[in-house]
This record gives sequence, structure tokens and C-alpha cells, in this order.
Amino acid sequence: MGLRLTGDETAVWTAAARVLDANWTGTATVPSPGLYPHQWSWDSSFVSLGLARHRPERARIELLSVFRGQWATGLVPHIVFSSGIPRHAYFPGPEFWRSRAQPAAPRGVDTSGLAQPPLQALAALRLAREPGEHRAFLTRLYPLLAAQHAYLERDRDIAGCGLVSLCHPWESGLENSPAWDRPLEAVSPPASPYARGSDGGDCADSDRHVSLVRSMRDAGYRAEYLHDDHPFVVEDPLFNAVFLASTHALAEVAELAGADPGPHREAAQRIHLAMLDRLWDGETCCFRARDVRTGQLTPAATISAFVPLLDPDLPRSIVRGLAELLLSARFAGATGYPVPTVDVQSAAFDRSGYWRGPTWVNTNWLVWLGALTHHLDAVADLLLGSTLRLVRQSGFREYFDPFDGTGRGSHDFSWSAALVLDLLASRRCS
Ligand code: 2M8
Repeated sequence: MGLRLTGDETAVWTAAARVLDANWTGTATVPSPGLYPHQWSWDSSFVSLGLARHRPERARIELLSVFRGQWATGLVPHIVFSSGIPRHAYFPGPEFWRSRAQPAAPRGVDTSGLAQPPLQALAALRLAREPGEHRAFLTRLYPLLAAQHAYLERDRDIAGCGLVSLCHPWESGLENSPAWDRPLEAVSPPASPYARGSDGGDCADSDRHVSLVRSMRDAGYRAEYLHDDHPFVVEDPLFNAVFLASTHALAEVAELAGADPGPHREAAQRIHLAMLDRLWDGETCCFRARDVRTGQLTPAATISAFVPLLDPDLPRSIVRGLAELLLSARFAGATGYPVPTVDVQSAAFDRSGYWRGPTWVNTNWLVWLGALTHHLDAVADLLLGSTLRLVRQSGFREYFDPFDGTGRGSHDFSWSAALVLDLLASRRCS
């Protein structure tokens, strides 16, 4: 592997690589064969980031494979369903989403009709920085990425202010985060409950989640419906910060593929300004989600607040404010295994509640990358060290108790393994 790792790190590397091999289907990597037996969009990008350090050829296949599910609108759906998996293995499955009834959806494969944080361009650029010849791959991938970004700018800037709106909590990747509690109050639960509730969240909220999918599906996932009538419309710092980082990456991918980077640079500038204008709360020194329907910023301070560190043009005073909040007794300073996904001092914090408090490897990785972007070396080292401690102690679990590091959720979780490969490999450059 060409890295200088300690014996212990080599053991962690080997174990992580083994998880990715076990979860590989031949065309893609599932997040966890038992719980999530299909391909998820942002999981797949995280996996390709790790594979880029280990098996670049497979990273290319992984990155391209999610675009099998891309719609003619440019939407990269958050789930591409694998065929041959029993219907009851995951709910809601293809029969609920009914993508094939949509003229814009692909014919040969079932998908969901939602987006997820668009990490693909960022992953493609990082792969291109690994040794090897990447031009042909990037030339093939670039138009798919450009269509994905164009869809988000055209159909999902619902407020018309330069940011993407989420139309479902699942689009955030942080399904039951307290950031969605207020906006979800506007969503009527169905008359009779659905058989779900495996996500550790409130069952009424799970019902609202499924109800939102049904409304979108019944409206043909049309942009006009989302703009005019859909009850859940929220601008999220994490999603938009990832979109911004990927838009910067897309400009570089465009250059490498011989295309014009100019429009992507302009788009990045628009997103940068809109994030500061609409999501930065100067009074509390925190980025917060904005409910577009009410115009209000949501009260919850969550891990999403720190992901805008990915913006290379973030003003220095904001970077300092975020670093202070991150290290304070509300987040990293309060726990032995940072970073908790919710302010530990808030009433909504729940140390074992899925996205309501536990530490996750992928959010640690995003904040780590943001810290590196701003040369916050002590913060980056803290995140790298605590993430490695978590997986050494508890394995590649889905998420972890932030106080004692106990592993929770599924075992052998793909992005936990993949991002640890990237963290370990980054030591090569330090
Ligand atoms: C979780 O989300 C799915 C719905 O998309 C679920 O709760 O069933 C989240 O952790 C999400 O971020 C992740 O992409 C997905 C698969 O790992 O699971």
C-alpha cells in the first residue's frame, strides 16, 4: 500500500479493507448487507473515497455505478435498488417509490425519488489526485456530474436564493436529526401507521417520513409540486456545504475533462454567499437549517453547523467561532469520543438516538476535511485520533456512543471502514 503505518494501524487498515470486500456486490458496495442491502448515494461516495486509497479501479466502478440510477432530470437518487433482494428486506422498497412509472426515471433499474448530499464530484476529484491516468474516466463522468448539479440548481433552489432545499429529512442523510422536528410539525401523519420504526426515531416521525414520500410520489416527483405545495422544504448547512465543496471540485474536474470550469466557479460563489446570507446565525455563532415555508432558522445546533468549514472562502471570524463551538462543552469538549451529532446541552440530545447525538465516522470525516481546509491542525488531529480510537475499540460500527465509545447500529458498516482508510492514508501526506 506504500504507506508508513504502525503495526496497529496496519491491522486497522486490513480489517477495514476486509469489510469493503465483504460488502462489495460486484458492481457496488452496500452500506450493510443485513440492514441496507441496496446502494445509497452518499454511502457510495464515501466508499469510493476510501477505495481510491486502496483499489482505485474499484473506486471508479463504484462512482460510476450510482449513475445507473440517474434520472433524465439529472437527479441522482438516494437509493439504487439491487434486484434479487427479498421485498421485505428494506422498507420503503421499490414498490413504494414506483420509479419506473415516472417518465424521467431509468427503465432498467428501480430507484428512490430523493437526493442525498452530492459528494460525487468531490470523490471524483480526490480519485483523480491519486497516481494513474484518469482523463478518460473523468471525461466519461463529467457530463453526469454536471447534470446532477444542474438538477439541484434548477429544480431544488425552491426559495430562489441560491441554496438547495431538502424536501425530505432522508435527503439530509441525518434522518431523525432534531433539525427536522419543527418543519415536520407541518406534515400530517397518515390516518393509519406504517410498519416501520427501525431507525431508532419516533414512530410518528417515521410515519411522517413515509407520508412525505407518498405525497412526492403521487405528484410524480414534479418540481412544480415541490415548489408550490410540498410541506417540507428546508435549506440545510450540511447538504449545501457538501454541494459547495463538490461544485468547486466539479470546476476542477471540468478542466481535467477539457470542459469550461467557469459556470461551476460562478455557481460556487453563489452558494458561498447564500450560505452566509441565509444559514449563518451571527447571534449564536452557528450555521442552522432554514425552514423555507416559515422563513425561520431551526433552533437545533447539530453537527451540520460545522460542515460549512468545507467552504475555503469562509471568513476567518466565522472559522474561529465554529472552532470554538466545536471544541466547547456543547460538542467535542463534553465527550470522550467526539463529535456528538447534537449539542449535548440541548433537550433533544440522546446519546444512543441515531442522528440525535451519537458520533458517526462520516460526519467526523466531513468536519476533519473542513478543519484541514482551514489549517485547524489541532482540530483535525483530534478528529482523526478520536475516530481511530472508536473503531479500534468497537469495530466498524454504524454509529457510536459519544461518551464511552460503545458501538451501535449495524456491524461492518461500509462508510466507517472506507473513511478510516482515507484517514490512515492521509497520514502519508502529513
Ligand atoms: C440511513 O438512512 C436510511 C434512509 O435513507 C434509513 O434510515 O433507512 C441514514 O443513516 C443515511 O444517511 C444512510 O445513507 C442510509 C444508508 O446507510 O441509512
